[in-house]
Amino acid sequence: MTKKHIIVDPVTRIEGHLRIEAVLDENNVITEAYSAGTMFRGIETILKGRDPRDCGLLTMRICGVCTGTHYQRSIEAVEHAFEITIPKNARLVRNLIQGALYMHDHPVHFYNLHGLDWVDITSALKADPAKAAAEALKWCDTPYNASVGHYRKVAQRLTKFVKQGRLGPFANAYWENKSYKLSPEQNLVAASHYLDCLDVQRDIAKMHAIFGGKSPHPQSIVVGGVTCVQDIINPARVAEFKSILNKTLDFVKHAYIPDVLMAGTVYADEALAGIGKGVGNFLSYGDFNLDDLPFYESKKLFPAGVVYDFDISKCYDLDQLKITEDVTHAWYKGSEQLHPFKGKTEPEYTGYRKGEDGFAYLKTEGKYSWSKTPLYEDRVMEVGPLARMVIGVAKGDPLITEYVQGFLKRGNLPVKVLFSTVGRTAARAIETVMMGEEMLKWCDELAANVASGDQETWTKFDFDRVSRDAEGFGMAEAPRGGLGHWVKIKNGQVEHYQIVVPSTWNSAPRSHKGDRGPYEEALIGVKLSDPKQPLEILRTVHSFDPCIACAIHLVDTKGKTLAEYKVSGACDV
Ligand code: NFE
Ligand code: MG
Repeated sequence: MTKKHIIVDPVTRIEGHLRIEAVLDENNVITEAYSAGTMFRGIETILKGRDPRDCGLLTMRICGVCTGTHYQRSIEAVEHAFEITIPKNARLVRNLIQGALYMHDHPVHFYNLHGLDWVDITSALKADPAKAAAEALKWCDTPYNASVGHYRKVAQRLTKFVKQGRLGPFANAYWENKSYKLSPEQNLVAASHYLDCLDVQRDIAKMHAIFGGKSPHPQSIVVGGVTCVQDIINPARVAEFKSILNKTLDFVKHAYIPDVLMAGTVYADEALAGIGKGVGNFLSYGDFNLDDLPFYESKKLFPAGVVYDFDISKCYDLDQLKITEDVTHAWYKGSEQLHPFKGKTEPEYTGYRKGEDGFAYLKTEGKYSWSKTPLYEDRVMEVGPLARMVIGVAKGDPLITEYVQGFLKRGNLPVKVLFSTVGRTAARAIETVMMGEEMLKWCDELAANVASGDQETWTKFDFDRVSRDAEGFGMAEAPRGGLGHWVKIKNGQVEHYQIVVPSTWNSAPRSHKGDRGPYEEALIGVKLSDPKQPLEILRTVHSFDPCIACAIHLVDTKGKTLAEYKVSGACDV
């Protein structure tokens, strides 16, 4: 029996640096998989000794993708420590800024990052534009930008690209791989929306900046509320936000959702077989406060909860005290499982082993990633859109259940398809349309509240008094899943800061019990059509929308070089 050991490093079309190693059996089915964050950097440590009011601005530099999320979580952690409840206008504006991030991230992920795992651009060149227009009509009564003339132009544009040998964003993919299953016309429909999405995302960035001040890193959120007072009280700014949101929703409803249905139907066999289903434990911290109670008490658009072993008949309450981070297989000292209030970040890099073939391999018996292993009740957990939809359904949340069931009904699909790579990708699309619809209501709520005479945007507090000795956490949902910031404050300064990030949950290496992390488990049983083209590995891992820049945030405080290493080629078999 010949076993193949594949290295994919770096995984591209993600944020940050990720390496996947997989062992294949004689049928090219993955029997073992390892996920390693290969970059380390620093934020948590440099927060020590800082003014807690600055933490938001510093932590948002963790990432250029989910930016405002770290900003907001950090400010909420400090507000929790100081026992501050923000005014209604601030809550609505924060929901809108964070919602704009979802509206940006999810379509961009589907088309511009994950899309080429499903869509073969070279096949689109063979499409008949008239048939493509008919195909688009199968999935939506009023498809986005779908005339025969438009498809002809897109096909000509792509052909020109290819003839000039300037493939740009379409270079270096595994074109013509056997696991591309869409027809040439379906490929043209999706490729056309790939290009449309580039325009749509530019406008969404403007929407993000209306209340955020700028994008990707907003600047209008402060401990106690928000500073964008002039934008809140000006009805034209709220109307501008709503107008871009409506345009975005048009794209989401008439391109994104239909394309996910189209791809989901073509790949329905895989979804029904549970390919890529992962660990089956789901966690959501809950997010988008719908009333003006403190965040840990308020009703949420996405409810908090825990589901184990794919069992949606039970949903458990979330208890943040049950969260730990394990470093048994991560490049940090020791093998403890510590709650974030006690968490440590002491690097211990142990390097790679040299294989008989001369390649460097992860030392998977020991430490092999800069990502820690977050655990809930000692179990590895998946977080993100699929977790939010599964927990919503398991909890009987009427809105989430309606959106999930509505999507499944349109594709004539049973609920179990959600537990797969395809399902993870579909869950993200489902929550995007739901988010957009809710944001429209928040725009109206904000305008009505201001019109009623409430212009309050900030809650006053006595910093010297509240910052003497305090601790708090901000726990809510980033686009990629549950994000928590934990802070301890002494005499006006940060004494301790820990962040547990969505992509840390999902990209985790094995736990101290030997349980695989979510990416690792999702890869088990995935069959590669060609081991020299690990397209199916990319597709599975991309369905989580990795952000490894977020997942790893540590620095050696003395500035020493801890290790130097080279990243090997894109695929070494
Ligand atoms: Ni850097 Fe992030 C999100 C956070 S990490 S993108 O969403 O927090 O998973
Ligand atoms: Mg951390």
